[in-house]
Amino acid sequence: MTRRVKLAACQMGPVQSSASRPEVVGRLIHLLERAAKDGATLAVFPELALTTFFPRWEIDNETKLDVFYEASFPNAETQPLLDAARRLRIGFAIGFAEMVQDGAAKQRFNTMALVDAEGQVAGLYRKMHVPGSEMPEPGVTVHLERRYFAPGNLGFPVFDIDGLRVGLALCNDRRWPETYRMLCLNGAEIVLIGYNTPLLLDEAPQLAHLRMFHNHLPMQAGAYQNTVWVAAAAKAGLEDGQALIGGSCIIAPTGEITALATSLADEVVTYDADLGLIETCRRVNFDFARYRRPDQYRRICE
Ligand code: CDT
Repeated sequence: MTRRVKLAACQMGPVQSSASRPEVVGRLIHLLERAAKDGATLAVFPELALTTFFPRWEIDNETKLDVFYEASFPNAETQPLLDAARRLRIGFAIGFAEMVQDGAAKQRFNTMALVDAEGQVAGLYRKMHVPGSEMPEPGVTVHLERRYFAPGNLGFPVFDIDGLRVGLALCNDRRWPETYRMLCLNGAEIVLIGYNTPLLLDEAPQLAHLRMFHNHLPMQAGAYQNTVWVAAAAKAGLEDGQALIGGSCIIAPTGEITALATSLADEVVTYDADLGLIETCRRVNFDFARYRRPDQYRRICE
C-alpha cells in the first residue's frame, strides 16, 4: 500500500519588531488553516517564527533581549496555535528562541518544536550549526547568533508522529551534509527546515547573487543523497530594514523541487508526498546498509 503525506511549507513575510506575539500567532493560525484547507497534514514554519530575526542587532540590555525568548513552549500566547493544530488535524514544526532557566543562569537555544495533529509537543530540536559571531566584525553583515544561542545539545533526534518519522533542522544546518545524514541514519523520512537568510553578504558581495542557488543546492543534494523528503519554510521580505530571501519549497528524494513559493510574503505551498519514493531512490543508489563503509571512512591515506 502506498504511504503518502501532504506536506506544507508555510512561508512567512517579515515579522516586524512592532508585532505582538498574539498578532504573529494569529498569522500562523491563518497559514495553518490554509495548509489544512489544501489537505496538508504536516506543516513547517520558519526559524524564529514568533519574532523578528533579532541576531541582526547588538543587544546589551538583558531585559530587552529576554523579550524575544520563550521561557516555555507552549505558553498562554502560543497555545492557540496548538489548539488550531488539533482542530485542523495537522502537525507542524515551528522555530523560536528558547530560554531555559538553569539555577541563576539562563541557557539560550535556537530551537524548533514538533507538534502532532493532537496538538501535543512531540519533541524539540536545538540548532547545531550556530553561525555568525559574538561581536560585530568589520566588513561583515552583523549576524550575532553565537552571542545569543548556545550550540544545540540534543543531537539529531527523529520523532514518530502521526505514523511518520520526522527530523528537524534550522537554517544554517541545511548547508551541512551531516544534518541530513545523521537524521537519515536515525531513520528520518521527512526533514522539516525553517530559515532566516539575509539577502546581502557584506563580507562577499560577489556571492550575493548566489543566495537562492546556495539555499536550494544543499537541500536538494541532502534530499537526494539521503533519499528523504524535505520541506523548508523561509521568513522572507524586508524585516526591520533587512532583506531576507524566500524560496520556501518541498523537495523529493529525487532531489527535485516539487513545490516552490514565489513571493516574499505569507504563502503556503503544498505537495502530496509519496513516501514509497524513498525506498525506490534508496534501491537505485543509496542503500546505506549495503553500500556505506563507515568502518573505512576514518582511515588515513599516507
Ligand atoms: N539563520 C541562519 O542560520 N542564517 C544563516 C546565515 C548566516 S550568515 C553568517 C544561513 O545559513 O542562512
